[in-house]
Amino acid sequence: MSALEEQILAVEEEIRNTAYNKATQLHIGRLKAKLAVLRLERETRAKGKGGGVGYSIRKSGNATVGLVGYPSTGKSTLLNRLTAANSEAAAYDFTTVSIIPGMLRWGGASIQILDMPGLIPGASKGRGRGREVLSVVRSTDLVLFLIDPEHPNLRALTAEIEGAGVRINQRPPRIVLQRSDRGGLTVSSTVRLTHLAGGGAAQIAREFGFHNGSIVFREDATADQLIDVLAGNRVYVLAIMVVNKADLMSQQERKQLAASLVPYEAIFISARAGTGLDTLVDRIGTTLKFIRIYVKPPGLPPDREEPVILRQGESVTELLRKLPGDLSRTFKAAQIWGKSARFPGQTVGRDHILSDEDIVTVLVVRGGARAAS
Ligand SMILES: Nc1nc2c(ncn2[C@@H]2O[C@H](COP(=O)(O)OP(=O)(O)OP(=O)(O)O)[C@@H](O)[C@H]2O)c(=O)[nH]1
Ligand SMILES: [Mg+2]
Repeated sequence: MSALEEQILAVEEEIRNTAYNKATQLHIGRLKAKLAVLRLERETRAKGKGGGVGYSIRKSGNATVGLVGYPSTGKSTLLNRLTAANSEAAAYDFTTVSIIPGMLRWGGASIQILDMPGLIPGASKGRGRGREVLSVVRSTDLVLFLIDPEHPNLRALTAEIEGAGVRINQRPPRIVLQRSDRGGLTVSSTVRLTHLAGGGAAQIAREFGFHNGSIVFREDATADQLIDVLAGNRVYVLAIMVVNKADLMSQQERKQLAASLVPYEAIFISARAGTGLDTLVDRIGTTLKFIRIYVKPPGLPPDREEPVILRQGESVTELLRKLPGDLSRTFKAAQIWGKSARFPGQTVGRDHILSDEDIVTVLVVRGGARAAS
């Protein structure tokens, strides 16, 4: 075992053996920071060694969903049920060895679904093709955790995902960092800090070599959240827990398993028998929060037949990307009617965040007003 690996194990053990209370709060925060820095170092070294060839997947559609689970939980069977894809499914582990894409339609949106090789404990440290699979997980918008009722073990699975810097069903912490060359470190906050009071934030920052600059808290963040922001390589994805093979379960067993998965509200399906799939597809569609944008050429009515599909939080910039022509180059302004407009026909720039069912006219430079449709 390398010296680095030994250090990691030692810090992990110290964290496990320290009871969390007001007196140890700061100490644990620092240990967690130390651990995060050591893990980043391990990542860097693994990358330097090459560490296997990554999967290359071409993202397509309005959003990408990854099927994640231990081997033989029914990921490929589910992909084949939901899409026109044909991914081999069989009663032995590691049937799937690459990434198999399929396409699911929901409302006007197209959703790319990726079948993946099964994950095993230790995946985030590189076991199996864990590292490669997890790097694909990082690029998805939503993860479906597929659970086999025989071996649920969800905690270990989500721990692997977390170990790869993926945060599920969380939003990025509202903490702003600014580095500078000198002048020391200032910490300020717009809210009262309960987890990181008494210099805790500065101690954690120092573990990351952050000695000069400012940290501004816009929420009462935890040590874990501050560490995520300092580490800087975290991604935030949505997740849905799915229990497959429900055909093998009694009503009683379903209830028990559902209770053990709280706070997640699991969906029970049978990919093989095809039950529960409508509920699952609707949950996928609503979780991804699509919005419909009607493009209106100047002087003409909006096109309500074929809305452009975007995701909540996206702006005019993303709309331009979805329209034909090189509009991001010729864009001058957009006019908006609908929920995101302060008044009908408001003129906005490309950073304007759109709402569901907005009507948008795109104005371009040269040649006057024109809308792509
Ligand atoms: N009873 C039951 N069996 C299922 C169900 N879904 C899948 N299976 C079976 O479970 C086994 C594994 O299915 P796969 O779809 O290959 O599982 P996978 O998760 O893709 O497996 P890997 O690619 O090896 O990780 C097969 O024998 C399937 O027929 C289900 O809903 N009920
Ligand atoms: Mg498979």
